[in-house]
Amino acid sequence: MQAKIVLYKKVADDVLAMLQQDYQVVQFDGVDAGSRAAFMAELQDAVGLIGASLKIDAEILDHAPRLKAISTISVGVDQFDPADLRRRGIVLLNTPDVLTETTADTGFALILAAARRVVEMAGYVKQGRWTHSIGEDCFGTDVQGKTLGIIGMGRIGGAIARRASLGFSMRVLYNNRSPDPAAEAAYAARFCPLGQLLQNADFICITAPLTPQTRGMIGKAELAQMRSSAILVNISRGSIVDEAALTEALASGRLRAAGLDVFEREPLPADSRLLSLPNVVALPHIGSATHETRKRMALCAAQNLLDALSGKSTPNVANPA
Ligand code: 8YV
Repeated sequence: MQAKIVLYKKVADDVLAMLQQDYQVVQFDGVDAGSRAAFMAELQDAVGLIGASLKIDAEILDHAPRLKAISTISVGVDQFDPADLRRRGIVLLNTPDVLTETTADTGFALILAAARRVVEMAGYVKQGRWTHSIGEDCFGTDVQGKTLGIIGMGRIGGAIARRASLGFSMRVLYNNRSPDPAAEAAYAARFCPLGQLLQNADFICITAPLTPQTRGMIGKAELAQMRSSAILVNISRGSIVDEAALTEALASGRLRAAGLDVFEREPLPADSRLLSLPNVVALPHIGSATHETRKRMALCAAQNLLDALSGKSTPNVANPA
């Protein structure tokens, strides 16, 4: 009898075949209130779990007494309690590196789209409002040569810094748990206390992971420190920002614009006030969402799980002892 893996996100056939070589695989194309009981029932004798976009809480784990490894098809691990998993003897694996460049591209797409009002101006043309040569009311703001403040100089933050410094001649400030000499040498990035970064940046890009320390770190006070001409971009997690305070700052003109790929609640409710603001570019969490990268992530996550279950070492352990 083959040991069991539960898969809770749809993956390509070749990725599924990798898992099925040595394991019985029970698949769920996402888990919701209607399938949660069946999902937990299947976990009773599962040794491995792989998927994404579901909070793996204590109730689920209490239904998985034989679980040895969880492999998330994501770099973010805020859907888990890594320390609790370690206490339960469950190793947590994630997919850093494979999505770094694609997610950084999304971040820079938002910087450019918000600065040059791309979505708003595309609507202007599509709505037939382009009836004469444009004037100042259609102008955006420059990106090249401006100052970018990066909150979280990890893999994705570093890739954003490279684009900014080498591609757009931007001055790069950053705030991080610790200084990053490599980024400072390669991109002339300068470490700043958060307040100094917020006060001096034309663009602020959030790439820090969501942790108990970063939850709510950009609140009303932090927004008030930003220049009124500043643009905030968030490609990490919505809960790092006080979304109500951000909405108020954008609506009142105390902040020029925002480019957001993540939100406190996802999907973002269609009646969210953010969607009524012309100075907001809102995307449906497409950070890593290209065919190529999502395939690489699924392959990486499957290999992570197989390695962990067979006792092989893997560099992608997100809850090391
Ligand atoms: C997606 C992400 O949420 O990797 C992450 O942490 O936020 C995104 O890549 C993830 O791929 C789940 O679909």
